[in-house]
Amino acid sequence: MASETATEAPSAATEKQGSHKLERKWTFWFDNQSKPKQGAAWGTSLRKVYTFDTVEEFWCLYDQIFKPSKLPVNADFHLFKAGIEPKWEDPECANGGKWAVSSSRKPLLDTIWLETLMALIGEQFDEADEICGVVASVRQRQDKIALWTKNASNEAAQMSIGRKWKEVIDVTDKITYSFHDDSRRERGVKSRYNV
Ligand code: MGP
Repeated sequence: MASETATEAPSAATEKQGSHKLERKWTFWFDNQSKPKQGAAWGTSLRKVYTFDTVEEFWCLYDQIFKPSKLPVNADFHLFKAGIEPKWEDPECANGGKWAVSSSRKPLLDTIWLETLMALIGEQFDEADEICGVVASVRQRQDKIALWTKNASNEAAQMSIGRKWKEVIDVTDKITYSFHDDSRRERGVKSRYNV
């Protein structure tokens, strides 16, 4: 019996085994600071979990593990481009900053996270090269999702990313952008851009 798929020529995006290649490789990270060791420096509990480059691997990882509502307080999930570490110290992040959205509702946190992941791996941002990755943080007061970008001083690029991100996650409230440089100097820094 001839089916539509059986007669289709294999597309460039389809591998022989039937898995669908992404434009680039991505890495999931996990940081559990819920029981911090006395005096341990920031980053000692940060772990690289899995690097993938197919749609199928992504769904498997997302379904099994990477739902922020499963995280304890003071833990983070990250999805970053392979080769970039989710730290201010990484050379690609050092001059960057982040757009941030907070949520006090777990289902909303999961939804914003998933919509953002799909937009990243699906290369939906015009300024995709400017993006480092995304972090979901569960905190006592409020959960947060932050989209990290590379060149904080490039206001036009950041504004374009901020506008697109709001569309992707369907948020109408104002969102703010802060520079890592400012965060490095003091906690609870002011925002530099908003959209
Ligand atoms: P945080 O986890 O990004 O924010 O950083 P949190 O916990 O929501 O608190 P907020 O009120 O500052 O927003 C918390 C603290 O962890 C920072 O103030 C830094 O001391 C440290 N820290 C966080 N990050 C992402 C880094 C990093 O990339 N490098 C280093 N050296 N320290 C970091």
